[in-house]
Amino acid sequence: MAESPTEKIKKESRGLRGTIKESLSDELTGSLREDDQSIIKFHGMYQQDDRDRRDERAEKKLERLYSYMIRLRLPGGLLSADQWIAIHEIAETHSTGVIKITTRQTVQLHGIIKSHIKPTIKAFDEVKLDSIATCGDINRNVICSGNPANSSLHSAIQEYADKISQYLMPRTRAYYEIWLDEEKIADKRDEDDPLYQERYLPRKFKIAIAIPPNNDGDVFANDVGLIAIIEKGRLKGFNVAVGGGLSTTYGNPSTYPRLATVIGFLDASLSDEKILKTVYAITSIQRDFGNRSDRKLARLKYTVDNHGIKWFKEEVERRNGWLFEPAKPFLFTERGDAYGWERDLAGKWHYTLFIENGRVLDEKGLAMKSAILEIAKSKTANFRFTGNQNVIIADIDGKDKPIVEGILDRFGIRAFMDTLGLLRKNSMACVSLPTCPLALAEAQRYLPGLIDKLETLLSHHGLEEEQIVIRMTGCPNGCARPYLAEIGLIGTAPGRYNLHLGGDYEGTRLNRLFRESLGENEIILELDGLFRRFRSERNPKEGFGDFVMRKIFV
Ligand code: SRM
Ligand code: SF4
Repeated sequence: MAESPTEKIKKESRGLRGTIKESLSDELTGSLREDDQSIIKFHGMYQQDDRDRRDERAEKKLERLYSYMIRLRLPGGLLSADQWIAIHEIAETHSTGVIKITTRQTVQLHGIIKSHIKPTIKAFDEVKLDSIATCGDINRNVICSGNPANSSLHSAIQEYADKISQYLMPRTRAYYEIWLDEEKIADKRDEDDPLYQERYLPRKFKIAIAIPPNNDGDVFANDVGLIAIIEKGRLKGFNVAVGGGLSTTYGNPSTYPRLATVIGFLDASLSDEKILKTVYAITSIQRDFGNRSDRKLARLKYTVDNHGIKWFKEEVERRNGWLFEPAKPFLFTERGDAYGWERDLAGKWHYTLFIENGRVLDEKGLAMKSAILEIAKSKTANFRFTGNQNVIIADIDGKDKPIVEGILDRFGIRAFMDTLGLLRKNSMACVSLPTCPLALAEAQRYLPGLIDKLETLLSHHGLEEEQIVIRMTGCPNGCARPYLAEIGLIGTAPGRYNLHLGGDYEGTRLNRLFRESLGENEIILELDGLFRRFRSERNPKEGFGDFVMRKIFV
């Protein structure tokens, strides 16, 4: 089969430069040239348009209202107070103002017009932030369990996210040349990229690190999952899992969600060498064997299944020159965030805030964005994002805790946290409309209202104290990982969703399609019946997802 057109664009991009500079200087359009729209993804940005305003613009014979989304590279989701302040100011000056926390522990800003891209990137650079390789066919933002109180080894393990991100960065200086006006280097030998070469990877590539017992980043949804193994308070190493990925395409039965398979254990007690070499080897296998013709079948999960897991493991070992040890036992018991105050073993305090669908803004009488800014300005905390689109106000000294608490109370944040139901606290929705070009149905703008109704239903059945994970996406790409939810709602058309059920609370089992293309009334009716049965037929301590799997599917 012929290579996909994207392969040619990458190959001819002159190290991801394309004609981006020329595109930027064309003042007649808010858009970029077509090929450049693909190349900018490797620089962490997407060309989008406001879909709410398409018809109005078309009627006036105006081009679409183009703008750009920029996504930061933030391994492990860690941010200093100064960096938060900078993001806040950049969002106010250059974007819609909403600071959007993603399901992969980073921040996106939307609505940046073409002439503001460079100033935005420059402002990020001033506080040592960049957006390199957060999109495109390359290794993306490396994520790591967010909660520092989870383990005394949290920061040591989180450092791996940084190291892996650095190790798998592209060599091209294009980002610095185009966005930061770095002088062009005459001798391009420095740019030789033995890993990515000219064509980069066949498709996006994602790595996550989990620290059991918490699986807050859904480690098995990643191309590579590293599960930290801690013995007697020391980091022994990592179990390595490969071939996770969630997306499906309607009408294409060859596509499917897949959980990563654990292939073995690597010792990290003496050095990080084995870990870094192994992720490099896995990336290079995907580079060499991934499908470059059909982008729908190009993720690592298909490479793994096409060649078989045994072949894959042996190929990693062959490239590494050593064998994996047998995988070590581990147990996930949690996936949610520990809301409110927590103290870690070193005595630092952390406050986890619920941010509905990751959108930090001041609205409906709650000035969340202003409150976080004020905390940042007090310079008493760092900020950590979780894989559940939330923020941890982190690393606070005991003496500073009253300062943070005072700000939280002055803005009514703790009172707000007390009003939240458990279903909402376990919910996530993807961005979807109006910016996502692939959206078929609403997600982040619709789920909050649906949860109001479902929480009423749960109370009616006396189930308001149940922890049930609910997730919604506007299409089957799975950006809020709905295939791992106990209740997954996946958009099929405006106002209609496939209802998936039967995932487990810990995120170790995929759910299954229960009913297709339901409207709101049908969703509520189906769940009403299931909640009633759950209430009367469940086993002691059985979760909703486990109940549905046992009673309906098995
Ligand atoms: Fe995603 C494409 C948003 C996490 C699977 N995703 C998109 C795009 C860029 C649409 C596009 O291609 O033009 C969306 C931008 C919307 C917007 O307006 O901002 C988008 N994805 C998101 C975010 C922002 C959702 C959120 O609300 O938090 C998440 C950003 C994560 C990050 O910081 O990097 C996001 N996307 C995910 C995840 C979850 C994860 O990685 O843990 C998945 C499923 C896991 C996986 O990769 O299998 C996911 N996004 C996709 C796919 C399907 C990929 C595939 O294998 O086919 C697409 C479409 C594509 O790549 O062609 C996609
Ligand atoms: Fe867009 Fe679909 Fe991802 Fe939602 S799941 S952000 S609609 S691509």
